[in-house]
Amino acid sequence: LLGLAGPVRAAADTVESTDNPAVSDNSDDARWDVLARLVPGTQLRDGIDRILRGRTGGLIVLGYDDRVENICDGGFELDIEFAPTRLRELSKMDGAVVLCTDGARIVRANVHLVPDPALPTVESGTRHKAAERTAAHTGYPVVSVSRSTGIITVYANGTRYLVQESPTILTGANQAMATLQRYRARLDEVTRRLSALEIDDSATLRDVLVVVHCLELMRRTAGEIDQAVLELGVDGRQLALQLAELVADTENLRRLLIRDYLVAEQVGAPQVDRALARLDALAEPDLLELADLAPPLGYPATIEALDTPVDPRGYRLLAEIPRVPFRRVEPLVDVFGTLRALLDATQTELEAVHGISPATARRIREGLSRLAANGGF
Ligand code: 3AT
Ligand code: 3AT
Ligand code: MN
Repeated sequence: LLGLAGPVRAAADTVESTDNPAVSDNSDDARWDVLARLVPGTQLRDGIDRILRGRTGGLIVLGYDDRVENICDGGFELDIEFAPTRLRELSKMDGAVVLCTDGARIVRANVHLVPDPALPTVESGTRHKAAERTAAHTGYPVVSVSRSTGIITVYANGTRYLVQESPTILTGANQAMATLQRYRARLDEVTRRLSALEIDDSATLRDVLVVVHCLELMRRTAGEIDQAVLELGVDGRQLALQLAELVADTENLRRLLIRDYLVAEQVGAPQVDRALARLDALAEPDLLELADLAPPLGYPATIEALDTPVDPRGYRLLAEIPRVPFRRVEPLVDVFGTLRALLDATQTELEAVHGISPATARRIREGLSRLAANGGF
């Protein structure tokens, strides 16, 4: 998640402009390519909803070429522009409706599909058997709308996807959202705590990993919601806004934590990306022990290591100082090395850093003093 494409990904990463090393799951992408064609808000979905309400059932082939033509028996050759109402009317007849490959036209209707009967199928009804075999035979997705159960199924990629109705998806997504809200509250709490400990020079690896763990939990949950947002199409707008708000700064926070704590000579984008990829590769976060999160940061996965005192470089807290652009933060950390050294630096010492103007140095000095006084922002 964020193996996410969409609103969440767009909201992420304002600090650094490196490409997000989102691990793309091919099977997920293939699934999405299919489902995207019939999310709410699309003409096709509108037509399918009409078929559902009409209770006629339907069988729709989403592509037309010679291979499809060869298994079409009878029916009418139409070649008319696609319209939801037309799809519904034509589905009152027996047989299948065939759309051209981009879905913009209805090519045939009332077609009896005769795919290779040797192709395996797990279905028992003739409509669903024909749908599954036609998808396998032609390589095009095939949608079936069951007359008896109202279930919408898409056969594609050698598997079948259930197309759930928005209220069903929303129920699950709202539960995930409630969970995400709890994680968010916890994240804010443990992050504040870490700031105070950093300033007090008493943070341990455990305090850092508690924040990392919380971020991982949020990321996975946000991933589930993001998936729902995709499948909800126009019905998911509200959910997308809520999600974007809750995860707004979390991707930055992950990167900043890694830049602060990764055991490495350099903590540029490649090192950060590698650490993030290692975090991504971990098992389900709710099954994780805190120590399991240590290796991506360069520490051993032992209980003892959790008590290691740690010294942040200072990226995260400096990034929070108002009106100091992040590109000014980097040279400062390069020179001073740790938050501790930065907190101890005078304005003159800060000004001596290349690229830091007196005004910026003053803002940073004031920001750091405010931090020290308040134990965080
Ligand atoms: P009706 O007049 O509607 O009864 P029809 O010729 O219009 O007959 P349908 O396409 O409506 O036929 O199909 C009705 C059912 O007939 C659906 C399926 O359970 C059964 N059926 C159709 N073709 C076959 C087949 N090749 N083998 C077994 N059952 C079939
Ligand atoms: P329902 O869940 O009842 O809608 P089913 O898989 O049980 O689907 P049926 O045998 O009841 O399927 O057939 C329902 C209709 O499906 C009948 C016919 O209009 C269409 N159908 C079935 N087989 C084919 C086929 N090979 N090509 C085109 N249309 C078909
Ligand atoms: Mn049936």
